[in-house]
Amino acid sequence: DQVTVRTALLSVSDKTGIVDLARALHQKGVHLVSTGGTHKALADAGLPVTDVSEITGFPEVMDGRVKTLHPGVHGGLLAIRDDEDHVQAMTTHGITGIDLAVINLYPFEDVRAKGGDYPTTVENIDIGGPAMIRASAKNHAYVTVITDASDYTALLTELGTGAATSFAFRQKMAAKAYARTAAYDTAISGWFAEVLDTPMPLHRTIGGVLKEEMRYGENPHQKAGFYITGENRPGVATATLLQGKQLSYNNINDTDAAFELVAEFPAAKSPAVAIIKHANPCGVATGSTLLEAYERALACDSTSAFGGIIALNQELDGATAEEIVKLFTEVIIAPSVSDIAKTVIAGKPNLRLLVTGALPDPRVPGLTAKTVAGGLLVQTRDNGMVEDLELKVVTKRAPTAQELEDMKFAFKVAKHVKSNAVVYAKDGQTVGIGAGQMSRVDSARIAGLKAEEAARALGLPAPLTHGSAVASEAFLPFADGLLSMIAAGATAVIQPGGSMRDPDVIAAADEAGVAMVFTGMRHFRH
Ligand code: 93A
Repeated sequence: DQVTVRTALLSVSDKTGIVDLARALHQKGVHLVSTGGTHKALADAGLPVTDVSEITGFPEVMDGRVKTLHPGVHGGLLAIRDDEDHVQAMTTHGITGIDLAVINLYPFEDVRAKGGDYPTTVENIDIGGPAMIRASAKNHAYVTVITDASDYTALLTELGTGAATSFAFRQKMAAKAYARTAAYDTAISGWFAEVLDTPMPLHRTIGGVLKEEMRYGENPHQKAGFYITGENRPGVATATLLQGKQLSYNNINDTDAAFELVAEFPAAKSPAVAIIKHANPCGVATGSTLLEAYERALACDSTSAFGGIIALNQELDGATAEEIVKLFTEVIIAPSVSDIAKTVIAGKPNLRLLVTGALPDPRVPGLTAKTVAGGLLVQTRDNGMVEDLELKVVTKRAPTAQELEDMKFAFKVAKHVKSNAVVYAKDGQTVGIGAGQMSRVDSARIAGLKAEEAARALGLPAPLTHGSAVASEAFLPFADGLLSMIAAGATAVIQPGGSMRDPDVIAAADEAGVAMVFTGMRHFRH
């Protein structure tokens, strides 16, 4: 199954490492063929190289839009070497077999990420490159295709002292080649979705490019990889790891939940901190300083915060870092980190520190996806914001200004809590969170119990839920949930409304003198 490489076609946009590779190929007696820019790079390095125009008998035309799209190239890539008719066609038309194609594409993804203008972005859609990659990969029985500069070393290792590749190698590279062209077209499709301002058109392709393989998935017996979609959103996928070992599958999931939650709180308004465990917040708070916000977030459920993920809506400062390192934490994610904070965190080498450069905009549309057996469920991101909703007071008593603030805060957090979600909040601090229960009344009770525990831990005479506002991310189907909230001491309730039994729930609120508002928007999160 060994095939000797006699002729190689090199056509690369990213010219990193190409001269060294070409030199090594030349030393093995391989005939080099190349397109304009690549040809120049190799010729400048003193290597003998044939211009592709000599093979096609046709000049590169239309600003390079047509340079390799020619039977002279594609015949050379696609010919079945031991098929009489194919060999005959090569002879008749003067086609030379091409045994190795080294191609990397016009940098469409980079141009898109850098926000290139429309004509520049369109011009960076490579046509000839993907055509050659797909042709070579189809004919992997005879042709080797390299689409990633990081595979040059593997190619040279494969060639060894000779100039031949094995079927297994060609097959592996062919598989990689189709992943590359698929990802390329996915990026183009995603760009069109952005341009058309329709994040979820039915024709859009969903996909990503493998960024890294993890040691394991959600559990040690599962394999896992992290794919990036090219979406222009500051967050865990594009963050820089300043210190600590590679993030695990669960770390990435939790860190994303933490940062998306804290991004709901604009840095210009006040510092905010979210602490996450198993993708649910165990404390979220604002404060007059970042340190205060952290201490208040931690106070909500300091037991659960152990081994958690901390997200900050602004630069991590030294004072906050000093406090954070007192507790075992897995990951910190922030838009930036001060030099003093970096030094403080460096004292805990296992603590991962991620910087994103900015906060994501919670209102920006985008997609979320989850798998089901045999399928992928895709939807637009939940970018609903309580500030944008028309809140309707449904009780006799209207909420006070303070209650209204607390209600909005609680509802914002509830959007990021697994359903059924019940969140108690007071003065910009969560004081009890109930997550992921199958019945809403259980979530309400658990949140109340957690608040009692927190009060005991803090040595307070009464749970902080007394006089708090409470949010439910979906409507209260019965009055029982509300009664549990009232028992915990909540004086104001925010929920979407829309239950058949809304009148019962409103009556129960009125009877207790509780203020209640309907948002008209649900925030299920499963
Ligand atoms: O504009 S193209 O789609 N038309 C082509 O015929 C073609 N052939 C190769 N782009 C084409 N390429 C691409 O040119 C390759 O994929 C590679 O990215 C680039 C290399 O051009 P140069 O060698 O001139 O720098």
